[in-house]
Amino acid sequence: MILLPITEGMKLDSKRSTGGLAVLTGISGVVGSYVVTGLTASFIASPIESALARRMPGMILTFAISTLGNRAQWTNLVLAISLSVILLGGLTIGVVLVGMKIDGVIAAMGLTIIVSWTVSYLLTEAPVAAIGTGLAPGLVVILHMTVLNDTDTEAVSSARRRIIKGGIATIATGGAYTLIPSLRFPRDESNGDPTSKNLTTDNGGVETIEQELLSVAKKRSLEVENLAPLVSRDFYEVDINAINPTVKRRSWTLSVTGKVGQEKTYGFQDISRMPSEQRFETLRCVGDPLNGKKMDTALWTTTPISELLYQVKPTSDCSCVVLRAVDGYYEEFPISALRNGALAYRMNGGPLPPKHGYPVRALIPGHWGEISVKWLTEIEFLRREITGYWEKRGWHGTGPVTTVAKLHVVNHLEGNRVQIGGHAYAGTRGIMRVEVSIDGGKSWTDAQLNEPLPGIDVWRQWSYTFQPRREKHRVVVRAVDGDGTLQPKEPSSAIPDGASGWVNRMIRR
Ligand SMILES: Nc1nc2c(c(=O)[nH]1)N[C@H]1C(S)=C(S)[C@@H](COP(=O)(O)O)O[C@H]1N2
Ligand SMILES: [Mo]
Repeated sequence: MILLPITEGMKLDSKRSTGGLAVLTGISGVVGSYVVTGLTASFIASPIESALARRMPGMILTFAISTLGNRAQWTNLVLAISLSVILLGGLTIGVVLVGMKIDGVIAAMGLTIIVSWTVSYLLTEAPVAAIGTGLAPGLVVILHMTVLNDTDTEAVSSARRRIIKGGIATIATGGAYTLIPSLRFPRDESNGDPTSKNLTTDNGGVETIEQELLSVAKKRSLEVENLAPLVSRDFYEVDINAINPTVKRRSWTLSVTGKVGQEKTYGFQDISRMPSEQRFETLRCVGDPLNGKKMDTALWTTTPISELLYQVKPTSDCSCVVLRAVDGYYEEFPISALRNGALAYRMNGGPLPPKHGYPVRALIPGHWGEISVKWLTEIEFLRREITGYWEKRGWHGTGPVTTVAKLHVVNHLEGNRVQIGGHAYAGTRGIMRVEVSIDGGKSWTDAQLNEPLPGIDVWRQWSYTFQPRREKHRVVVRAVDGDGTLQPKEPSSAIPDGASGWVNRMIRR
């Protein structure tokens, strides 16, 4: 029986009831943890998920990324949650049996709480957040053994009742936590971190400069309905983990190590007090499909990496460097790319958001987004080349971006005119021209471009309006980069070198 009568011998006397209690305690432990932490690093499944992300064999991950895209990490998360349920459930069964032997229900509950809390704490290193993981299974154990004591003799209906009662117990536990919002941890570290406030005083006028630049970007945007602005409202996100690491500004450090004249470690204030530089910069993921949307632009407040290089004096035998991060992510690339890189700690007029690498991320102009490492902790100058996270998994994403012109907007205007538009990007080469064909590539006309944003690595908006003469038009778009090079026509898939080719689309009148 799953529900143990206190008055009798009180033991778990059937296999099925033991299994049921295990499932319920396991689930309630994970739910309890989630309710307190949300999807943060303190959530019990988080370290398991990140271990999975680090160890996932290349072939499986590449397959998952190309078929599932961003959802690949969510399969890891589901797996991690299941493992957490099994772990907690399995442990509590043993613990309940021991507790019953020692001293009965209260001991069983107490031990359950202690063991679940300990497991959660050991995994997440978050003692307070682990309270959620401990209390919920404890409550389930006591509810099972007392309040929901089963006296029904009819096996089938009692089994069903047990499941219903167990479910209610679990939901009630979750609900109880939810009603105590003070238990919840701030999900947005940059809002909850007190050290994130006193920045502007140190950096005199940073916010004013940011606001001026953002209004420049607004003025230079083309007025085309539905066209995403020059500074993205919803910046894409690509992470190896479904759950972002939580990093505090106070304890964050950046070490510069390896083949350097002098190794050095910097705190957040060391970085943010160096001369700052505001940059508009576009990022595009090497996994972005040809006409995809993993390409965005922001205004970043940064410390140029050259400031640090000047201090540490790197000497590398392979002219290569690796950037490492809190989440176990790392990417290796040539030092030449690092030289005009920057350490970004503010984005679009506010602190760098947690999902974009709080408190500090790298920004490497002109290259695929993957080497712009978020939650940056170490810059190591190497003796010999190593293979980065994505390159181990079959991608070639450490080099410069390809040229692309996207077609995202089709507006039907008055007078039967059709307006089309999008963004074009060629990294540090810049965009000189975007050409449009409405006859499948036979003839070409220049599109209108926005006045470029200041910056060495920014996209441009384009738009073109025409009067359709047929029912359907095969529209093709192509970009010419700042060197005068026309982008290659042949389409290629994102993996391994990044998608390229001319975007085309059938447009109806
Ligand atoms: N630490 C860390 N840095 C990272 C990643 C990551 O998973 N972990 N993803 C990389 C990839 S593949 C890209 S395209 C960019 C995306 O940056 P965003 O999420 O801010 O858009 O971050 C890069 N930096
Ligand atoms: Mo990426």
